[in-house]
Amino acid sequence: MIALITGASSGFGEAIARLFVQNGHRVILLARRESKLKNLQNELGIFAQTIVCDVRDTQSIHAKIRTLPAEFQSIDILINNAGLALGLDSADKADIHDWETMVEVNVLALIKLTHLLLPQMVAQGHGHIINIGSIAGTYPYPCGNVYGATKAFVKQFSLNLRADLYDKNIRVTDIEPGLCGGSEFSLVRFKGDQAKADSVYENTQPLLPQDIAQSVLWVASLPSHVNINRLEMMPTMQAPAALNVYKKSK
Ligand code: NDP
Ligand code: 8X3
Repeated sequence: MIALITGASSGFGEAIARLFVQNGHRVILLARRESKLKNLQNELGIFAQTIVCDVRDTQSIHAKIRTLPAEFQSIDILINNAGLALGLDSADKADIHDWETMVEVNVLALIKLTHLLLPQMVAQGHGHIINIGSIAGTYPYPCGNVYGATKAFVKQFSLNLRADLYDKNIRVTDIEPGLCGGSEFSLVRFKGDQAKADSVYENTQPLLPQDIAQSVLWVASLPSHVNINRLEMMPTMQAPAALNVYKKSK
């Protein structure tokens, strides 16, 4: 199988790429940071190709896919993993540009890349779109505002894709992880503040990128008549929060 993995320069994407190659698949690694992609490509050898690109630039991605060696052209699996949270501020204090960037990357880029690759999957008679959503798309939390909303979009888009594709032998899965360490997610969210990023995982045992990679490989490796629609996963020490009631002070 050939898998196009967006956001392959770190975290989940990097772990997914390694595990897919270990299991006999070929991977196309997409992200903006060339040196990170090239290091991973060197490690994975002939089983990997790279597309150095902003995931929002669908036209360039289209052009670059066409320049790949023939044996990487027929993409079987699209793993829409590139994404980010920016800031953790109350809606009234959040930066509108952060909101726009999250919508552009987590929503717009994801639907445009899906739209670009779907016709080829339909023509070849099989395919699998694996979206990386989040528990934030189901459970609201304070200051999760637009990030959670983008992941709710990813969840519903995945389910609606199922409605259009169930008779075309194309599978669609939304993987919805909870707290996961070992990636740059919190460093990006807190804009390079390493101490703040580290504090998110302090005294916890979060999921790891390898755990997410195992789930992605599992849903992709099931017999083709089996579709996992949604896979929600959390570390054992995390649970959906209780409802909060604000009590005014007397
Ligand atoms: P990382 O920050 O480690 O990885 C994000 C990846 O996305 C990087 O490879 C980055 O590459 C890429 N990316 C970001 N913006 C762009 C862009 N404009 N164009 C191309 N690539 C881009 O985080 P994770 O691995 O943790 O996150 C992966 C996905 O998992 C995200 O969608 C995230 O929302 C989701 N998620 C994360 C959870 C967590 O707790 N970590 C839990 C649930 C979901 P580069 O900067 O080189 O372009
Ligand atoms: C990332 C997990 O809980 O920080 O999607 O939103 S969380």
